[in-house]
Amino acid sequence: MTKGIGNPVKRKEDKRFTTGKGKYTDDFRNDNQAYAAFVRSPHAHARIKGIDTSAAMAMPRVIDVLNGTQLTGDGIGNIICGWAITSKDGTPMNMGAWSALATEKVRYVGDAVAVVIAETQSLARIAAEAVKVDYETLPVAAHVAAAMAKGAPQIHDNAPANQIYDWELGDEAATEAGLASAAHITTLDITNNRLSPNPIEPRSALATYDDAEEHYTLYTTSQNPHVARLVLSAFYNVAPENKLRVIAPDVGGGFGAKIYIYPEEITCLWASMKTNRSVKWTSDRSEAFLTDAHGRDHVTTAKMGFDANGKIVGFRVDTIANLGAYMSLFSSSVPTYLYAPLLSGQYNIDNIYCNVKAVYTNTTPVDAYRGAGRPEATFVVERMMETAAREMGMDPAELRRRNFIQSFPHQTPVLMAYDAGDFPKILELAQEAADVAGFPARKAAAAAKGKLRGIGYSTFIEACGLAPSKAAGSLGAGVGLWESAEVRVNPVGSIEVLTGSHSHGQGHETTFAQIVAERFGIPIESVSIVHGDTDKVQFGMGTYGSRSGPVGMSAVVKAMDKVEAKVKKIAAHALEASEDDIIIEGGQVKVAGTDKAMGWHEIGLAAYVAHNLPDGMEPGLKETAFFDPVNFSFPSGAFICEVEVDPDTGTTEIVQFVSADDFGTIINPMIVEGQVHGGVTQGIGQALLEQVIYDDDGQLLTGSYMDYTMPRAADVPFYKVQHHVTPSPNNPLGVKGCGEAGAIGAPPAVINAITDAIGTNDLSMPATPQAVWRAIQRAKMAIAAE
Ligand code: MCN
Repeated sequence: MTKGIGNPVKRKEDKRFTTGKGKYTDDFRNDNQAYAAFVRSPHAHARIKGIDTSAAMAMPRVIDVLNGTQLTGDGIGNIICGWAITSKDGTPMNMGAWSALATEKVRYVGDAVAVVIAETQSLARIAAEAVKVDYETLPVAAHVAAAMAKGAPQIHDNAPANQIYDWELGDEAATEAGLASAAHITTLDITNNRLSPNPIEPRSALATYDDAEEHYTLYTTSQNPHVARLVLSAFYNVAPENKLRVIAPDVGGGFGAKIYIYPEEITCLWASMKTNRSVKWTSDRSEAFLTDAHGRDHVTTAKMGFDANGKIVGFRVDTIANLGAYMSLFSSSVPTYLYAPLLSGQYNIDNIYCNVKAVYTNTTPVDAYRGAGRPEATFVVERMMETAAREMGMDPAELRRRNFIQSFPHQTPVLMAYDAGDFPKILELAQEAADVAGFPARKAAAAAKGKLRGIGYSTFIEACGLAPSKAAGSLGAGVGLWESAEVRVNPVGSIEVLTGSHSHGQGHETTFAQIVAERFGIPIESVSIVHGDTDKVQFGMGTYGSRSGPVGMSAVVKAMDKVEAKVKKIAAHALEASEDDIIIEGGQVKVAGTDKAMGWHEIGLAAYVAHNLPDGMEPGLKETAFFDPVNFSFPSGAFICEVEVDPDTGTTEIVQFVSADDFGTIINPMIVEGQVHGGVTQGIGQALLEQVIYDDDGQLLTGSYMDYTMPRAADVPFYKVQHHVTPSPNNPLGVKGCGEAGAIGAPPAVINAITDAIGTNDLSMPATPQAVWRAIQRAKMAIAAE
């Protein structure tokens, strides 16, 4: 059985993952391996007056203690942000210098100042404690309000008032005119809470310098090893690209946090050359909370105007985005081009304007986290729709329906050209599955037992499949966002696919094999997927932005097209038929309408034995392709969440969560459902539980799982997942990405449900029991005061 497209094939990779046989970065070790421990700043903002390494150097089995002056002295470049944003006044963004080891100043708690290399991990850590750094502490701006206040401490000299950029999209005058004409305006202040990504496997790096070959090898927890190699070579001057091999082996989750090239990998590579040892660093959970790029952290004021029929006539969004102490690799694009172009949601809106001010604070850098910009946009749009419906006394589903885009393609006023979708149908599917008609009875039953029951919607769209290279380039991206693939048919007919996509939990070894098995009619067991190694795969842009389906698989399809063309030529020649009559079916290459056929394995053999190939044909059977999408893909969905709130404690129970999604053609429904479960759970985590909190001194108060609450099984319901398919017209399989949709759509559905239950909109995320209880009390006091 081929187990091709549409088949819920069990994941090939799970055997090794579930039996402890996965090979993660920390599982690799070399004979001459040493360990790195970083000396990190305990202060959020301070000047480095001196570093005394003598006590640490004197400790047994300490190999070296290295600092930022040595690192920059060796020509290691500053860490870059790869997406240039231009402010509305035409000035470029203010990118502050970020050295892998700080030299003059530290700017957040956890900023690396020096590194100890020792024979064991524990000795390295003990010696790191013995490094004495003389700090002159400076005033701290830990939150955007403090960073933007008059006289705020200056975090980077080249960023006056700590502003990175002041950017806009859309037509401000037209939007203001639309709002001025409105019969009703809804205004909301919205906070999108800062999150920590929390992959199960913490970040890790094992760097080896071979002085005989002048060659480096880096095993690392990366979502994009080729991009890592490119940046390490071209910008950080670690080594020329041909002298650096980056391997991202099994990676235990990333959620965005493993896209970036952090100080630790750079330092390990450099230290391996300095010490001539293999240098390994593996983050512990405390370091992960301090140094893995955080996500979200927006403060927004939004205004949405409606005419008398509930049609949106203007939508204005003003957002302040906290990017932390330094600009991480993609950070600048998240609150701009991954955010504002999604503010049209599923709605036909003529006038949208968005202004985003990005600021530095003395906190961990903020970058893409599952959804990256799109959850923030969706939260704003869907909170506005629900709130507006309540204010206008309308059914929230009906208000959405009145504004749905009904025909495609659709050009929004904020850059995006939606290609396909069926929003009313998806909403209908979700409403049926959620038994919306039965909600009043369920609400009454809940009230009878003293509970407040509420229902909340989120009808969302996202843009994934990053990205058409030309469009990305014109908007400031430093790289193209195509993908590559090589399809190698072996002499025995088995197939190896080399892909630039990287799997770190998404099941590519299964789904990529499914499309190949389907195409050539061979068993899925005969197909192997190779990825994550710059010495094996020529180049690739990696995995983020739910791009592996729409972009990575499309490159595989293009390479398979070329293989198929050659197979047909070989078969036509061998079977003495016309190429046009050759079909590939059921593991055979046949002449249509005859009994003439060759087995798939015979074609492979013929290609490599090369005794009977058409004149001039090269032997062998392997083809390469690059796929550059012409547009994003636009997954959409309708989520309906139902909650019961205990008014005495503020505790929320999610009693039902329904999703109806459109991911285009579905390759593996089981994997897609798993992706929805994971994404929705992360969205529920954001809505109910998770928040990174700093005090005013920039100390991280949520630096462990005792303080940062991840969702557990008991916090989430059994999900009801359904699909409606409108294939994407912009890639050969019609696929739309599914990896982020859950995290994008879920938070507003949950908050809309809770605010419906408690009867007040004055509630911010996360809706912890305390936050909900306080919202209930505020609402009671407001009523009493009237
Ligand atoms: N798929 C499918 N049919 C579709 C769309 C996708 O069968 N119509 C399959 C794909 O073939 C792939 C999986 O579903 O096996 C996810 O595909 P896609 O939506 O293209 O997303 P990516 O593979 O590019 O993964 C990235 C995405 C993102 S951006 C984050 S963040 C995220 C996510 O995936 N991080 C994850 N899911 C994750 N899942 C795990 N376990 N771990 C992470 O770190």
